[in-house]
Amino acid sequence: MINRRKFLLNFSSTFVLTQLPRSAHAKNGIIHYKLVAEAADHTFYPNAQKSKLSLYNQQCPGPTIHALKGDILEVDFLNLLDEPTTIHWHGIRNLNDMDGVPGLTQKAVEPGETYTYRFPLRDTGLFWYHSHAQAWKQVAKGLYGPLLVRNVNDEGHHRDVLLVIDDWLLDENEQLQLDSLGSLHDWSHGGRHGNFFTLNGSSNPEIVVPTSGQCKLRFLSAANARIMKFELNKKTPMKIVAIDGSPCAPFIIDELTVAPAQRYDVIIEDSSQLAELTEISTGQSLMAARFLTTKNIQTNYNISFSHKPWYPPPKIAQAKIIDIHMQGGAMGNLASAVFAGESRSLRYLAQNEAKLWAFNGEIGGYGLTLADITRGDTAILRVWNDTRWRHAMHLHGQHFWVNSKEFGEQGRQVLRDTYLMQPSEKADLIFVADNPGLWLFHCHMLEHHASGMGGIILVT
Ligand SMILES: [Cu+2]
Repeated sequence: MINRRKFLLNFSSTFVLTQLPRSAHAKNGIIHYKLVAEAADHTFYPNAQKSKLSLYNQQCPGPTIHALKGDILEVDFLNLLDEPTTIHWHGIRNLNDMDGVPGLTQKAVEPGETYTYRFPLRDTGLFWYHSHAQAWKQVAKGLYGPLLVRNVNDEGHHRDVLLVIDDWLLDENEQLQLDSLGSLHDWSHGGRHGNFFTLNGSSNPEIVVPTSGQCKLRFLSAANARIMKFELNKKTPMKIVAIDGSPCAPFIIDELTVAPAQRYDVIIEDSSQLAELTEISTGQSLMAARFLTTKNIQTNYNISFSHKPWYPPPKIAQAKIIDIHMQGGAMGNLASAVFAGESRSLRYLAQNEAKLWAFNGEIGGYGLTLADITRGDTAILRVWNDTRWRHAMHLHGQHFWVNSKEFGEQGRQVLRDTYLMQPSEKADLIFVADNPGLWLFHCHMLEHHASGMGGIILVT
């Protein structure tokens, strides 16, 4: 087994006002990082007891990977956990064999083994990386981190404030409630919800922002299942300028809902007005962070940002339509489903296989091919959430256009990689299938995915 100390480099864990324009390790456009997954202690607030987590490089969240668009990211990964794992690069239009889905795109990285991920970064924006092996357990223990890709001419990044949010389930000694992992009740309802909220790995931290002028808050949710909602001060307007990494036509909101795995960049017009961030999804106001201004940042700066998404919506006249009927879960209408080639009652599947959700009458898994698309064709995933639950539907390997109802009933065309669907909602997820490979389409409520809500989109 490789010694961790030899393997590990030191990383800056700067979460506020990201300063690293480019890693010192960048050479010939190749940006190099090392990640080690291992058991690690972490304290969630000053003088707290040490919580036993699983982390990358002993950091919570894992180190922020900084790169420029066009770079090739090379990550030497070492698994020092006592179980297999992989890393998925969420939101990246990746090479299929670098996508990090064990049993589908690669063999799992066994304890003590190394694996090198190496792939080009085609888009700017906020992405993230996380375990994709028993993710419902490993992500809950802390195996995730941010990946920030900038343009070389991005002058305003010193006003970026990264806010990585998470929802932990802890006992009274601040240890993970491991007994609750795998609870069928959670899996059949809204997933495993926590009782302890953190921002950048801390409970109610102080976040440094510029003294005045604009700043950009960059939200990323690493929660397993909880859909969170935020308010600034008493409803200070927030201008959304990027969704899941991609720039968008700006629009103003006063409450920001962030589903698991989603990202939002939000511009605040006057950072001197920032006082507190509160989480309001439960109907109670929970303090998430307090803001502190810093004198080191030039004032009255206007951040320039693109209004243009990475690429425009495709023409859909010739699109291939793929119907995906989502069923199952508690209080649902699914009586039976096909699993391993046999039709079984949902009761049997729940009790014997921990399977609870189906696509088109079949329990999902890596053996369920939802679509076989010719490379270059335009595809529409016509998804019907015929369940009583919300689901954050994520497509690997490409982004999709959707007439989103997340910002109001009137709908808004957005490009994203994870879409929060309401119960009974029908949505078309539209994309050009230009990335060959086996791509997972699944719910990012990680317990839902584990219990059947995932299938394969094959692009050949
Ligand atoms: Cu779900």
